Amino acid sequence: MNKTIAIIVAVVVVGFGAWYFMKSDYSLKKDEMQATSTPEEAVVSENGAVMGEKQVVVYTDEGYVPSSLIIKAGEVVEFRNESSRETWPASAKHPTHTGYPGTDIKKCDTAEAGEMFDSCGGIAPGASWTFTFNEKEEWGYHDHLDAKKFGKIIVE
Ligand SMILES: [Cu+2]
Repeated sequence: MNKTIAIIVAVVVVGFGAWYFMKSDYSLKKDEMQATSTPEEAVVSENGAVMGEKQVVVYTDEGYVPSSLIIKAGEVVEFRNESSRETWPASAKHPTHTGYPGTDIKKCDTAEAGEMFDSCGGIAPGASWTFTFNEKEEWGYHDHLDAKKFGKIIVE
C-alpha cells in the first residue's frame, strides 16, 4: 500500500516537473522569437483589417539600420529617413532595379510604380516610404542617390 502511494507521488512529482520545465522552455522560446522579430505596429487598412506587421528600417547618414532585416511575407517595411539628405530606396541592382519581381526603374513613370520595390524618387529627411513584401526571398536594395549605401530584406 505504502509502495503504491510512493509510486503515485513520484509520478505526480515527475509529471509536474516535466510540465514546469516545458512551460519555462516554451516561454523562453517565445521571448527569443520576439527578440528577432520586433513588429513596431500593425498596419490597419481602411476597412479595419490588419494587413500585417510593420517593420522599420531607418536611413541614417551612415546608411540603412538594420542593414539586414528578416520579415514574414506580407509584412510592410517602412523606410524612414532620419539622415540629413534625401534617400531613394530601390531594389538591386543599380541602376536598373530589376531584382524584385515587377520592379524596373524604367516603369517609375507608369501606373505600376506604386507596386514596385523602388520609391521612384527621393524621400526627404524626416519622411518615410513603405513597401509590402509579398515575395519570399532575400532582396537586396540600395540608395539610388548613393549606391554605396545598401541593405537587404529577407522575406520568409
Ligand atoms: Cu539605383
